[in-house]
Amino acid sequence: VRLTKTLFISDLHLDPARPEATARFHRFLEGAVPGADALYILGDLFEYWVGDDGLVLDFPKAIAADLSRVSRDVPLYFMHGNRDFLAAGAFGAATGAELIADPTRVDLYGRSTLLMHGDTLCTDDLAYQRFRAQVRSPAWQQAVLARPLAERVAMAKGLREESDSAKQGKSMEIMDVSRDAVERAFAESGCDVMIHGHTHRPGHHVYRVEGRDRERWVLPDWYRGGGYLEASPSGIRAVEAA
Ligand code: LP5
Ligand code: MN
Repeated sequence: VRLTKTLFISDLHLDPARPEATARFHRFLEGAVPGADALYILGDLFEYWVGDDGLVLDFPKAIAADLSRVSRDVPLYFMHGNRDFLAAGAFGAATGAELIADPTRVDLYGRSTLLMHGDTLCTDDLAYQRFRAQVRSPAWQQAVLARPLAERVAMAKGLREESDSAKQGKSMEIMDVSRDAVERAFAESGCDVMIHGHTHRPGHHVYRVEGRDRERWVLPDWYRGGGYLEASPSGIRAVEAA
């Protein structure tokens, strides 16, 4: 059965250290996803992704197998987050997900919608944007992917610590999206709706840009609770994870 709904999730930060989040994810895949028109994962599905050769490890392998079962019946799309930007072709093949660019425009039951992870909107966080430019450069990625898997896992853990200590010195405003960046994204894309994650500040915001009301929906993270957005012909609603 088709239920005429499209689902969006992000920021699950799945990790073997947090089995409750993985359990919620499984309940979501079994409860909410069957029959959906599509499932979009808008980044940070994993706590970190060190390269597709990590698929030999039990945890990523099991999550990929779960997703491949989903994608047999429901079209599955995956966008990079700031934790799993190294997911590539082998991840797509193992999960059946189509990797989509950040940003991507989709028609959501007649409403033009801009999908993003959300980190590119945090333009006041200059230290992060410099870091991002470096780790998204093909040269950096090639050099890093040439290192042994175990070394990359250690690097990812080191970067996580660096990130957590860097964030101590940043204000909440700096780590949120900037209004300018949001308005620019609406104006440049012409979209009426935007859906993103990353900030872990779930919400629904309305902006007036170039004479039209636009809606920005922010997805929740799954560290403690979690949830998803459900779009249907009658609009978008936020649903808590079971
Ligand atoms: O992720 P989160 O929520 O903590 O904070 C983000 C920004 N931080 C990041 C960094 C990631 O957390 C690090 C993990 C990436 C894993 C990828 C693995 C692949 C690479 C491993 C090799 C294969 O994205 C944070 C933002 C915050 O969101 C809010 O938007 O503020 O930005 C930062 O903290 C960046 C710092 O400001 C600057 C970067 C310091 C790094 C210094 C490098 C030192 C080298 C360490 C040795 C390995
Ligand atoms: Mn993120």
